[in-house]
Amino acid sequence: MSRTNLGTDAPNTWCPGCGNFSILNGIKTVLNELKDETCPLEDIVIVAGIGCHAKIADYVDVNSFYAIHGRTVPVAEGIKIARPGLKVICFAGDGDAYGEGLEHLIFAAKRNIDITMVIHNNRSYSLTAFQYSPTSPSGFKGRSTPQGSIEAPINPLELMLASRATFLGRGTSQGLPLLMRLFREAILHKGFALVDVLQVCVTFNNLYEYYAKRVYELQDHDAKNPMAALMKIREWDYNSDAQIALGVFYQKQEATFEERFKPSRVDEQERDHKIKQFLNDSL
Ligand SMILES: Cc1ncc(C[n+]2csc(CCOP(=O)(O)OP(=O)(O)O)c2C)c(N)n1
Ligand code: SF4
Repeated sequence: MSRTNLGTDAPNTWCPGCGNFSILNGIKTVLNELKDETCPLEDIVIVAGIGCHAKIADYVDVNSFYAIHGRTVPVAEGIKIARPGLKVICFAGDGDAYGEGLEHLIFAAKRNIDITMVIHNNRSYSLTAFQYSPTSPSGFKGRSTPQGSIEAPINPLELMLASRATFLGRGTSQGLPLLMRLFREAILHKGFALVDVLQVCVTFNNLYEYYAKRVYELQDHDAKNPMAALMKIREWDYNSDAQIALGVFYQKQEATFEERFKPSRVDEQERDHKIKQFLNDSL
């Protein structure tokens, strides 16, 4: 496959009809557009977790790093702090990011570290053949909850808003044009950006019809207003039969972790220089 399509020779093992294909096609198109505008491909790094979603790292021809389950965020943070000029994009599952990796996610949002999180939120642990996840609805009958989950799901966007994320959006795997707009805006956003993708797992948790009946795009929404964002985010709590808003809920410009970290970086260099001078003088 040619570099311009950003495809690779790795055989794709996703099930036919899986919502992950939209995410893959969307991100390849957006990265191709951005490379001609602001962001050369060699400056992009993909970090993936472990799960069906994570195979995306094999399917996009840019630098990538397979993390372990729940650890996309610390790996991305490390890359970003070491090489602030790179664009770091994480692809994580709902199990990966909202379950095992949740604490990392909260702290990355709190720090406003300049990374993009794309969450393949199929609302189940799919690679391990269908256990309930933090966003599975009440009553969810998976392999670990055969009689139906007795817990209510978390609302990840509400949690991220409370954690001070500076860009929050939601799309679906059925709506590619919106998904591409969200990817583009999230990647160009300076700071912590999260796009929650309602990605349909056609094999274990086929919600195509459920979403098709409920989703709508935000209109005349003031994304700078955190209260307006909260109202819209709470409209559907990942459990009810309410309408499901899609689009950018919240966006705020604020100094990033790397910008605030910079002064101590310089101090460290000065300190190293002084240590070297001291050692030279004493020899
Ligand atoms: C540290 C660690 N914990 C647990 C697992 C087992 N494991 C692998 S994938 C997975 C769940 C994947 O679910 P999700 O992150 O939602 O991704 P999906 O497969 O749905 O895309 C689990 C629990 C693991 N490999 N490593
Ligand atoms: S099991 Fe589900 S998420 Fe995994 S590849 Fe198949 S359809 Fe996609």
